[in-house]
Amino acid sequence: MADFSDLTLDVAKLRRDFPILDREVHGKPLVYLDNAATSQTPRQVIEVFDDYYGRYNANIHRGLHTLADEATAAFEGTRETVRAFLNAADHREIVFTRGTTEAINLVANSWGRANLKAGDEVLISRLEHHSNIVPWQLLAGELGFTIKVIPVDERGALDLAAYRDLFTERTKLVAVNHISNAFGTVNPVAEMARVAHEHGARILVDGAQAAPHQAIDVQAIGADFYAFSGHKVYGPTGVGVLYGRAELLEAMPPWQGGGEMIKTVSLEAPTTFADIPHKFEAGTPAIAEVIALGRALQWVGDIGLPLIGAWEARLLEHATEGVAGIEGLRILGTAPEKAGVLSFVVDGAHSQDIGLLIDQLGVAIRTGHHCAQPLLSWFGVDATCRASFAAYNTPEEIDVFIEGLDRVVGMLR
Ligand code: C6P
Repeated sequence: MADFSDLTLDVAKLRRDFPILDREVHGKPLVYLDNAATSQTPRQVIEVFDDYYGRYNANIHRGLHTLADEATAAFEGTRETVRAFLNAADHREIVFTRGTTEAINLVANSWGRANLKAGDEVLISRLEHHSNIVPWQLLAGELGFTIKVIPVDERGALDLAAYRDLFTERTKLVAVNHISNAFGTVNPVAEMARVAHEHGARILVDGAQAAPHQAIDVQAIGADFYAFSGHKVYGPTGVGVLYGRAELLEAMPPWQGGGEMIKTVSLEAPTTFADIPHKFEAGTPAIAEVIALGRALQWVGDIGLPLIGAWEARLLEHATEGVAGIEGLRILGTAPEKAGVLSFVVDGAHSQDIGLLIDQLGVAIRTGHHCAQPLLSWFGVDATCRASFAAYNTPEEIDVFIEGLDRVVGMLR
């Protein structure tokens, strides 16, 4: 049993922030272990919606009235909160998007269209989520560049020697996740950025699974672009962030046109565009969601990501030890650097059936391909069960999960 005693996380107190954790599912207390899909939301974040719609709902940047001023100040204040969260050099480097997926599509359609051409090469890894594969495939289909794949070893760790060998003078971009959603592998993105820059390439880091689990420093990583989603870091859905280095964003063309992103519009002369980041934020944004994201990042900051990460690592250790006793269970993803994700298959039991039956015991896990089909098919499976951990999970919940899994697997065989 993993020892949690040296960690100062007051998990009982922290759990009181999450009303949803009190609910029952099929008459059993909810054990929520699907945090990599979406994390639960503390009441401090939920309250932002009440406060915003109850007191200062207004469109931002446009009005001169008090409500518009208050909404604009809260929205733009969040940009500074996100800047600090990522340790970006400048708040103008923070672009609000609908999520990680939209952030990557923004880079593909703006930076990609301006900088990639036939004969160029983009490196992605076999660990990628579909969000960091399909935008590049769509663009490659149009522009004719080549996508090359960084291989993984049998543990699901990236092969760094192979990564270095993939570079040629035609390599323009590396697009890689910081932490794999399907296996939990933590990638050495700072080292990967160094190698990319040595070859004159840019690097985009998909941080969807990293932002909730470890402190992010985009400058220390050397990321040119970094993306994450609000709903995986205790915030709401519908909002995410693209960090881009100012000089890159400044040189990039807009990708969506509309209000908010212009300086002047004329029917007789070319339209001129707003400065960054507004050039990339066409139309009315998800105002309440952005403000709520800021509150979520404050909540995370109050606890501290190093402590959250350490707690989750202990939960992972506890769960990994626990499932070892289940006959025929095979863990996929055993890289030495791993975050709080436990992905597994069980001989003679379909992942889907395990997921459905364990839900009857109140335990929520995810089953399927986790939007990482190239990775799973490389490992010869089309689905796994995935338990993923958050700050509010407890060792006792892991025990319920393991006992339940044991029972369910027994029923299915
Ligand atoms: N992964 C999971 O269960 P969006 O949907 O835009 O918020 O995030 C997309 C995304 C991009 N990259 C990585 C590494 C991700 O894990 C995800 C979302 C969820 O694993 C839903 S498929």
